[in-house]
Amino acid sequence: METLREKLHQKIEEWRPRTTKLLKEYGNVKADEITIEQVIGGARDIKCLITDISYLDPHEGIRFRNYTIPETMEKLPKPAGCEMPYVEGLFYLLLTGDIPTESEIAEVNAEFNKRKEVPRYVYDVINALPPDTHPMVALSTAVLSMQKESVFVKKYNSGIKKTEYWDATYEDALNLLARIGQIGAYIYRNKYKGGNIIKSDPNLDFGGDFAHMMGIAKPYDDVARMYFILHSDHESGNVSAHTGHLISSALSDMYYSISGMINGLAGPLHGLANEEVLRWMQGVMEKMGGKIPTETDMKEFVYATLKEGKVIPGYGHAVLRKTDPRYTAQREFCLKYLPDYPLFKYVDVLFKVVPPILLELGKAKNPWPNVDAQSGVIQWYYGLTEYDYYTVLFAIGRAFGVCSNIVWDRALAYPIERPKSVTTAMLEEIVTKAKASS
Ligand code: HAX
Repeated sequence: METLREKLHQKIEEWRPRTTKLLKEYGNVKADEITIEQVIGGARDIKCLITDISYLDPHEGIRFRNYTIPETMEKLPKPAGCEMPYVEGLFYLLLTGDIPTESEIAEVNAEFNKRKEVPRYVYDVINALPPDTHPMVALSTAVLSMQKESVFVKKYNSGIKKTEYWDATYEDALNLLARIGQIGAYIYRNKYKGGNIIKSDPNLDFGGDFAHMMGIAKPYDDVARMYFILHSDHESGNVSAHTGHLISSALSDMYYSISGMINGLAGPLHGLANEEVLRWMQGVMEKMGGKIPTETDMKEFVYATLKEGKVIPGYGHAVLRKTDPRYTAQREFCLKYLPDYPLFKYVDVLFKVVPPILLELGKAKNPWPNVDAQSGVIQWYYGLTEYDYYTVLFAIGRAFGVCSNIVWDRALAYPIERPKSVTTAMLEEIVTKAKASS
């Protein structure tokens, strides 16, 4: 049987000439032009990153290796009796571009099992943090604490060739991903369940084992699989993926990169929005005395938040210009499993009232819901009510995408990232010259 490493090696060898040719023969062909608005405005839409792992179309949403979310969910193999695919299968797809067979998935699972043991000191590091530490800090610190395990660092120091960087990086990716589910579950049980830790079960797949370690009964295993898959990758420009890529471009290893990626994800405009959505809805629920608000009631809450100069969490996107298909996938899950759940009704009313309000105000370029608008409700329904933990779930999923990207970054020898900055005076001079010549 061809192993994943061998297959990856073959794919990389086949791919490299494409990158080399573009660079050597067409390096001076223009890929984009940029405006002052883009320079000041967070580099929005500037085509200056490359990834083949996923692509985000503003109107269609994400494709993982060219598969839409419904196609990914349909084509990837699923554990017997389950509705959601193996996370291991998604990882295989992200790395290779191929839909894996059951036995190829079993190989990834076996690799994870082999590398699963979390060093004791990682738990000591988590335990040493103050009890009110945010779970994202615990996750980022725990991941960073494992940096001394990096295979890449050892091999780099021993003088491996550039073309071998990807292989050592792949080792780091497997080791890190094999442990991140246990670390995440440990943070949860340690903080919220009195330190009553549940050991990993090597007979389970990644999603099943995570649900088991969290101590949440079926069908939470399917929720975990769905959640990790939906959050895994969103091309390269979002804060978490870009941070991971940027750090690794300096040849900092996977532990530095993923810890940094987690820190980027922890902001309220990015991954923390799922926590913010729940906090916001709980606030509304309290004021409503638990009643489901009418559209008129909800509009008042939305306007009140906007009046305070705050954003409506879970709505808007820097790239998307329609409802996020990750939102839709979770909505479909809710419609099937929890259609009458009060919090879902809240989400439903919000879906009706927020887009017209944002459209009417005319500021937000995308008035539609993103992935974070829906995800907390499902967690809450299955008993995970500690919403400051939600972004950890996002981070575990995102680690699969960012690790895959970084393996390929090293395989294709993408260089250290170094965009150029200018001063305000330089931009003003550009404007003066442009005016003079028009
Ligand atoms: N509520 C109110 N105002 C909003 C808004 C929202 N949900 N979304 C955008 N706007 C406002 C912006 O704050 C901005 O106002 P100013 O000009 O006064 O600064 C204006 O509309 C234009 O913003 P934009 O160009 O449409 O959006 P950006 O690309 O700058 O930002 C964000 C995209 C996702 C950060 C933004 O839509 C937002 O803050 N949304 C709420 C937070 C959120 O849900 N974040 C998660 C996004 C998905 C994700 O990454 N998940 O991890």
